[in-house]
Amino acid sequence: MFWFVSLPTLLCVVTVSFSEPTTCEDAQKVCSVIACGIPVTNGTPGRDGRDGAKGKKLPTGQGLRGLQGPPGKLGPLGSRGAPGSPGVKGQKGDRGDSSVMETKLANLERELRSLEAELDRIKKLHTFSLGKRSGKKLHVTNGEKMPFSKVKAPCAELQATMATPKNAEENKAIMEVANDHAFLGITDDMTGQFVYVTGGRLTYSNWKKDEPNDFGSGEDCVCLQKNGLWNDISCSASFVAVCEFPA
Ligand code: MAN
Ligand code: CA
Repeated sequence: MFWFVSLPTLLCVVTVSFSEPTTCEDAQKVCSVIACGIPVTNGTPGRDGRDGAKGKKLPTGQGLRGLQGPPGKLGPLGSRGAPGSPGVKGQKGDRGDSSVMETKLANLERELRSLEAELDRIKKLHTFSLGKRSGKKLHVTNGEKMPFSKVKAPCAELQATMATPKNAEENKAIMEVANDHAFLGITDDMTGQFVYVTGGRLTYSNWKKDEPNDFGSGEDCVCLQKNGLWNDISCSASFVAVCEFPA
């Protein structure tokens, strides 16, 4: 079957279709073939279109940066830093109470004088008990026997030295205090010449006959015998330790 459409009717429809948007009623005024009716609701959506063309792959590293991750675990403790520079000097303090300080000083001075007096009494008592006359050296012993190398320390603790008789009187005093064979503070272990442990060559000696003889493998120390005579002897032998305080 053929549809015959007159040319004026075709022109009318085409003109209305391509002209500015207008109402259906307005279009009817121009073109009588257009029928106006009740407006209808939209139809159901059409089917999905076909898949688009595959996207272009971007070069590595040009993608978008991801979100920042959570903070990491606490690291190990670092080594101690260098000391800081000194702080600024503080302000000068208040003046002390001079009267309090003077009282304290006076008390200390009084205490010192009392201690000095007591020490003086003790020294005199000690001297008297030893039968020592003033102006003479003081010799003391604890009666212990020990090798030469051990004698120096207990004497030094008393701020004394090893006994070193410089004359017959001192030699006798040491002999009496020791009351046994005793080491003297004399040795020839350094030079082969007998010297005082406090330094200096001998100025007095009381050697026994035929001594010193450096017997056996050598004798570098000196023993004051009970009779007051001297014998050179091995330093590793043990004799009474006698200490000496100056006159
Ligand atoms: C004898 C003597 C001494 C020596 C002693 C060592 O008495 O020869 O000279 O010092 O022996 O024990
Ligand atoms: Ca000897």
